[in-house]
Amino acid sequence: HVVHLSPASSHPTAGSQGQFPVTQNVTVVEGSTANMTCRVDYNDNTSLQWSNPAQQTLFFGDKKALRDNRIELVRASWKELTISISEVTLSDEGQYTCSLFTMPVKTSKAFLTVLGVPEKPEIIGFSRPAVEGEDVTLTCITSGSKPAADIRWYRNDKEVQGVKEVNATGRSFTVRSTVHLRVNRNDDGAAYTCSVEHITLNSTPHQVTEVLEVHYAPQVEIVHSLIVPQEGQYFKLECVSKGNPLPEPVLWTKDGGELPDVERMIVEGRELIITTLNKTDNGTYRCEASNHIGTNSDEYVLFVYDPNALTPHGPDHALIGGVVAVVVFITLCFIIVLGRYLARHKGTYLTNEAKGAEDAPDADTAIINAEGNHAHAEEKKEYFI
Ligand SMILES: *[C@@H]1O[C@H](CO)[C@@H](O)[C@H](O)[C@H]1NC(C)=O
Ligand SMILES: *[C@@H]1O[C@H](CO)[C@@H](O)[C@H](O)[C@H]1NC(C)=O
Ligand SMILES: CC(=O)N[C@H]1CO[C@H](CO)[C@@H](O)[C@@H]1O
Repeated sequence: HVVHLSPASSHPTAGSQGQFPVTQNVTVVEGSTANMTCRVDYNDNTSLQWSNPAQQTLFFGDKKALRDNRIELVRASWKELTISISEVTLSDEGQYTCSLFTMPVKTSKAFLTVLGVPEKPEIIGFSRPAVEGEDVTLTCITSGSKPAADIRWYRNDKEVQGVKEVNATGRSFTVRSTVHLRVNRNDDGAAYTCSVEHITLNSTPHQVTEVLEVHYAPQVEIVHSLIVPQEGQYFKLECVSKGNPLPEPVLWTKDGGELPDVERMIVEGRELIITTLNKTDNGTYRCEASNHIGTNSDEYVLFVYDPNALTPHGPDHALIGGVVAVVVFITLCFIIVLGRYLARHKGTYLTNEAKGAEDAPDADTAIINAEGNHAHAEEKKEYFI
């Protein structure tokens, strides 16, 4: 236990040549030992005495005056009288007096402060398990602290606010802190820790934890292993059910009745396995889970696809279709290009023929004319493009 010493000392006012006792306030933790020291710097062989808050003399010089085994002499001289009080209790607290028997008597007061260590806290008020929707009050209690201890609450290591109440019980304090909550399924398993902090505990608070148990109705969801179930495939439905108490076993039904008695269908715990899917397996599958709080269910509509209907050599057709499209396109392009080429040449020829033939008296002139009219023909050719 740590002894906290208040460094201040008390000095008497009027001095008769510096002959006065000097003491210090002392603070100790209950159960430990307090040393009370009284010093006189200049002393002409005058006796020193320690007395307790009830004005009983403890030691007069080196002579023990009170029968109390816990009080012992540490040092006695003309300049110092030090006594020790072991196993200090809260009732030892008070003002102790050191007297120097001069004429008149000079005294010095020393206050002994005893700190009370808080007891291990306790959480009360939780009658486990709670049912979802119930109001729960957790109260953490610690007694015996002096000064009053501080209580902090943590929910899964995150601090939450409590309502504190302090009551004096004798010389120490009983401290309570309360948290209220209406529990739901998310509170199931939540850990509430009460942490008691006090100067006597340094930085290691007393802690106690209560783990909430909340009962709630099942929550059911069916999870399936295939997105497109096909005939002949292995298929698994899992009934994912939460709830407290854990709903077990779960009940599987098909189309409102019992599961058909086929070897391909196996129920394993919360799983329904169909080893080889068949078109006859389609229908509505239902998983039901119950506990004493309630019942819940989920449904899954199974449609077994025919693998042949689903993929009728689709990829081949697509490929052929693509090739055909490309071939048709190339052919079309070719035809257009060829068509234009033919049309251009045919037009030029016809123009030349026409011009030459119309205006010329003979064939030779016709040719000459035709060449002369070439520019004109070019214009005509433009027309065809
Ligand atoms: C000693 O403690 C008492 C009581 O707590 C206080 O009134 C007094 O001032 C203290 N004296 C010194 C010197 O600190
Ligand atoms: C589906 O079941 C029927 C009758 O039970 C059976 O005749 C058929 O062969 C099965 N189909 C497959 C793909 O197993
Ligand atoms: C939705 C669906 O396809 N239902 C079919 C399930 O299989 C039976 C016969 O096995 C058909 O009659 C249903 O139409």
